[in-house]
Amino acid sequence: MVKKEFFPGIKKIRFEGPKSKNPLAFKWYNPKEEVAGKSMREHLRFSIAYWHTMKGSGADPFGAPTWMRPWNKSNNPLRIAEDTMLAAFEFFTKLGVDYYCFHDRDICPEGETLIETNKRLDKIISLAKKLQKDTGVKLLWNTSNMFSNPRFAHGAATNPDAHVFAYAGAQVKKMLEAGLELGAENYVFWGGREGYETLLNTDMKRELDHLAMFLRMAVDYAREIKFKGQFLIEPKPKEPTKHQYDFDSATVISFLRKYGLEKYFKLNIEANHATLAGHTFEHDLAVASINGMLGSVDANRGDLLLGWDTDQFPSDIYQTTMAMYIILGQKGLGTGGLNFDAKLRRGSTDLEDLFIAHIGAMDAFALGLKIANELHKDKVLSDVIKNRYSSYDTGIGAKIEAGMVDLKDLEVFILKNGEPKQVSGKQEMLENIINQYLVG
Ligand code: XUL
Ligand code: CO
Repeated sequence: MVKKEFFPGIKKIRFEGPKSKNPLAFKWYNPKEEVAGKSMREHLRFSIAYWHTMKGSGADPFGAPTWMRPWNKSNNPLRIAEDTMLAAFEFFTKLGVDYYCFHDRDICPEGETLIETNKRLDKIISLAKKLQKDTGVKLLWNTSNMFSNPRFAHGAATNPDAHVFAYAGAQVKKMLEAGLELGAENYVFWGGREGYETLLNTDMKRELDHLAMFLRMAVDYAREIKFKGQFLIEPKPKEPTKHQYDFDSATVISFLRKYGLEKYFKLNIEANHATLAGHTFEHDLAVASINGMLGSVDANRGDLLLGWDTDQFPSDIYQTTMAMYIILGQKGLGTGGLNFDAKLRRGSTDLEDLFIAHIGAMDAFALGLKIANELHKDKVLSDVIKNRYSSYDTGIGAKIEAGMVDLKDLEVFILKNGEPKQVSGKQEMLENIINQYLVG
C-alpha cells in the first residue's frame, strides 16, 4: 500500500537559528538545547489541538469554510476521520511535536446511537494507538465535547434535565476508557455550556451541586478502571454562555474546595480565557500556581480590542516570558504541557500556514523559556520582591506572620513608631530591566 502524504513538499522542520530566513525552520526552538538542566523539548512539552489544526475550516458566523484540506476529500465521513488521523500524525512528526489533544467528537463523527458512536470511536482509537506506537507521539489529554450537539443546549452536567446529565456521563465514561487505552497523561474538563444565560430560569445552587457530583463520578470511575491521568479543569469566564461557572482560576479553586474535590484536580490555564476574565495570562497562571494547582496550559493569545475568544497563535515574547517565568518558578508543569489551542486567521489559506503558525508559537515559547531562565538565574525580580517584604522578616512583621500579635499590640507599635515611610515599588525600573532581558 502506498503511504498517503498530506503535506507533500514539507520536510521535517529543523532548527536553523535566529539568522535563518527560512519560514519553515525554527529560529529559537532547538529541542536538544539545555536550559536549566533540561532540554527545551522536556521543558516545553508542546501539543497540537486536533480541533483547530485538523478540524478547523476557516468558517465564521459570516462566511463559509476557506481552508480546503486534502484529508477532507472523501464522501464517507469515516474515511475522512481516518485520513484526518493519518494527516495529523504526519503533521506532528514533521513539526517535531511530542503531544496532541482531542475531543471525542474531533476524532470521529457521532452515529445515530451511543452504541454506534462508541463503535466508531473504538475503530479510530485503535488507529490512533497504532500511530502513537509508530511515531512515539503521545496523548497529552483528551476530553468530551459536551457542547456542540443540540442536546447540550442548556449544558451537560448543569443541564436542568437529568436525562442530559446522564448522556454526558456516558460520554465521559467512554472518553476515560479512551484515555486509558491511549495512555493520556491528563484528562480535561472545559465547561462547554456549564453556565447560565438568565437567573430567571436557573437554580444556580442546584446546577453547581450537580457539576460537583458529575466530577466526583469521573474521579470514581477513573479510580475503578485505573486511569492514572491528572484531571484538569480549564477556566473560562464567558462564551458560549453569558456566565460560565468555571469563571477563572480563583473561582474554580474555591468551587473545588467547597465540594472537597481539590486534591483530584489541577487547572489548565488558557491565555485568551484569562484575558476574557479581565486578567492577564500571568495572573491566572500565578493564582493556580500559588495554590499548587497549575497543571497545564492552553497556549494562545487574544486580541485586546476584541471581547471574544480569538484563539490566536502566541507570538508576544513578553507574554511567553512571563508565562515561562511562572512555570519555571514551580519547576515545570509535571504531566501537563503547552497545548496550542490556537487557529489560523480565516484568510491564512495555504496548507503551509499551519506549519508556519506553529513554528512561530514554538519559537515564541522557546525564547520565553530562555529569557525567563535568565531572570530567575539573575534573581532580577525575586531579589526585589524579597526585599520589598523584608519588614516581615524581623520585628513586628515577623510577629504578625507568626500570629503572635493582636490589634492591641499593633496600636502599641504605632503609638511608639508613628507614620510608616513611603517606599517605592520601582515598577518602571523593573519594566526597563525586563526590556533589557527581552532584547538580550
Ligand atoms: C474553548 C476551549 C476548548 C478547550 C477544550 O474555548 O478552549 O477548546 O480547550 O474543550
Ligand atoms: Co482551551
